[in-house]
Amino acid sequence: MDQRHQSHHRPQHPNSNHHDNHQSTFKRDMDDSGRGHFQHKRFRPGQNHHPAGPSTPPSSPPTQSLSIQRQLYERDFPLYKQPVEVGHFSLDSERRFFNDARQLRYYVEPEKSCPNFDLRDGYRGRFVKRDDRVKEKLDHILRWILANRSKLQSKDTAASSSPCALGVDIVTWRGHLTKLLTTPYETREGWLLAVTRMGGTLYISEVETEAARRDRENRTERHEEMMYWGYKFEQYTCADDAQSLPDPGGVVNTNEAFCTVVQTRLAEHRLLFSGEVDCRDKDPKAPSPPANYIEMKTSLEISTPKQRSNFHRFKLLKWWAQSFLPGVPRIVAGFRDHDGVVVSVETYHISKISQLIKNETNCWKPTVCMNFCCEFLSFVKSVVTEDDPRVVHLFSWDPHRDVTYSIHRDSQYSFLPDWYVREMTSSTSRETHHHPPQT
Ligand code: 0WD
Ligand code: CA
Repeated sequence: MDQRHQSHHRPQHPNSNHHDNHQSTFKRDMDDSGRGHFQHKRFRPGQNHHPAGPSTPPSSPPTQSLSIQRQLYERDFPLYKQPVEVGHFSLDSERRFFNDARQLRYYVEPEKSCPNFDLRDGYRGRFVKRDDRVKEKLDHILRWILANRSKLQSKDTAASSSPCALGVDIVTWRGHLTKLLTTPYETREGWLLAVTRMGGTLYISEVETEAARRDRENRTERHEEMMYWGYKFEQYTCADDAQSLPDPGGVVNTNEAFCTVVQTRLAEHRLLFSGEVDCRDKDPKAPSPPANYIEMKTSLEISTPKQRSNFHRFKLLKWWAQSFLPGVPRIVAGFRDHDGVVVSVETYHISKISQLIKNETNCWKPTVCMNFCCEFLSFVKSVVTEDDPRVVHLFSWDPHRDVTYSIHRDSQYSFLPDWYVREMTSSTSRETHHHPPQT
């Protein structure tokens, strides 16, 4: 079931934006090897992309920045294949990795439409918060890949002569892709994405921006508490197994997580990514994952037309992007008052969100989100051609700017751990060259 709406339509004026090149901070070439001087060329959405396989040197130097102007991305919806779950994993209360579904929970519909859940309950005494100063980068996904390589390779690379050992072009977190999808509409928060090519696959891992670090270190007590409310709502509505009931008297521990790993394709980009899943439909006859998964959200209750409009224009964009990517079909939203009491619960079907926002002026468009993400990935492929786990291309974006990048070798930005590089390189060479194991 491909969502196939591909077009060959070109944007009308791909370079019609003549604003200045605001790259000064990222213009410096940080490549210690002395390669890669910046050209003042823009990557044009819709133009032919350089094939970026390791054996194909680009015929011309890659362009140095990517425009985020929305009108460049207003074409037909790109091909986005139905995401397929290829695996899952769990993180326990101490953030330990398990290659199984032990943390998957089951949705239990609230008894009343106005449930009066008190989201503040337990914040003081029954809350264990994950240490968000610890940056895990892609580690959990990499662990999953090592434990499940046979599943990935048997599908694709075993038969084909693909130079790419994993059979995918991109490995990342779903959350990073969500940020890319929403970039054309984002006016507040920029991002930094570190990219490394190894074995033909591009690994994309977020780097915390200075602004995000400041925000994290300076959160108010009120904000800290409100971050807890979303997890508490999950506790009111999710049970540990299909037969039991939620336990609102228990401890909320945000180290615990269940993550799905999905494979899909966006135009020519084969993607493998993981995302945290809140719970599943408890009906045993429910469809197979990810179609039985449910995303839980909380939001301030809507009482004015202005609030409704803002909810459609800003919050539904983020909600849609996050769930659309892994093929999670439903969101259950708890609307709360200022005191953290849930006053109503509503279900949103992802496939109906674009209808819901149709009458909103100045609203976002799914096609712009997907086309931008696709062009960004093409841009990355054309730029990151050196296959080396020690090299990071740091892609940087600030609101109202173009996307730019800098190059770093053996730096603080390197993120593929030795245990992963070692394991992947030893077995890749074995498989590529068909060497029998040495005795
Ligand atoms: O270290 C890092 N910089 C990151 C780690 C950044 C982003 C994610 N992660 C990891 C964590 O291991 C986490 O288990 O991401 C996992 C979730 O990944 P995702 O699904 O790709 O992230 P996203 O879609 O942004 O968030 C999904 C849920 C959130 O729910 P809501 O309803 O608020 O969207 O994952 C939680 C949060 O509950 N979450 C996180 N959990 C741990 N670490 C993080 C985070 N950094 N960000 C969101
Ligand atoms: Ca959630």
